Amino acid sequence: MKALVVIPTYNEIETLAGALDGVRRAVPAAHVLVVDDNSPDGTGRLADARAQADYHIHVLHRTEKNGLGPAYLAGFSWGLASGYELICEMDADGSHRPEDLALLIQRAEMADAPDLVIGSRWVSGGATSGWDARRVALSRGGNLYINAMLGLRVKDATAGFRVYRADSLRRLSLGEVEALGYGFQVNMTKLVADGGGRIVEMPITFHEREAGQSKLSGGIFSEELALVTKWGLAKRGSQLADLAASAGRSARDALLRARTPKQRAQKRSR
Ligand SMILES: Nc1nc2c(ncn2[C@@H]2O[C@H](COP(=O)(O)OP(=O)(O)O)[C@@H](O)[C@H]2O)c(=O)[nH]1
Ligand SMILES: [Mg+2]
Repeated sequence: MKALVVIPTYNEIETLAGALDGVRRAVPAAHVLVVDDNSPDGTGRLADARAQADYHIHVLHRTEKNGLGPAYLAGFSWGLASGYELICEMDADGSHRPEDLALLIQRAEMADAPDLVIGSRWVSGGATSGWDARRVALSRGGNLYINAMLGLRVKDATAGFRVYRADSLRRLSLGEVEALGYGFQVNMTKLVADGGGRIVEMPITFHEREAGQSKLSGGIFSEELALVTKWGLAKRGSQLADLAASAGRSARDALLRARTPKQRAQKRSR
């Protein structure tokens, strides 16, 4: 299937070339779209040079950095308009292994046609390398909270290494995505699950970035936490409303059954 690998970048001059080489080697038929938010370090120019030399590489330049979510959504629209059948997400910083990408794509192409394949750190066989206990606890704890609040039944809902089936992506209301930062991955997982989409997880090994700086900030983390809490409470609220409505229906049915034939006739003639 025609696959597009979307790689968002902000100041990834040290690692982007390695990521591009890796993808071109591991999945030679796939195309790559670098979505650069006007990186001051010249990442966008590097991407342009690579695109000039290789027709498999494309670049989308955006004028300002406004988060991972909007960058990915712009990349998705570009990919959907260009007719790709699979749309992948991958980081530029060496955290995602290109050989794992090849496996995720193969899984997406299998006959059962999953809507979303997630490269998961937290299924059996998945791993992280270079993470201390605190970072592991943050990711595992975050995923436990997400599951408790949203019941997504996904072990790694925050993972940013994924393959979407383009047709499935097209059916989602992408305009409803609220999260700008890392909550974007959870937001997308929730959209697919809410739409009845099928999600499968495949084990990957996540490597801590080799160079450059993480964009994960306290602000991005609190946005994710606040959104997950909001979505979880909204879900609880609608479950309660459904429960109340069904209790109301049962009470009404019981009442109707309890009426005598005479009462029923009176009610009908009213
Ligand atoms: N275009 C764009 N890319 C971003 C933005 N924030 C993060 N990225 C990219 O998204 C990927 C993951 O970000 P990273 O900082 O490595 O997150 P971490 O792995 O959780 O530390 C990297 O390729 C970043 O360059 C953004 O605002 N705009
Ligand atoms: Mg990273």
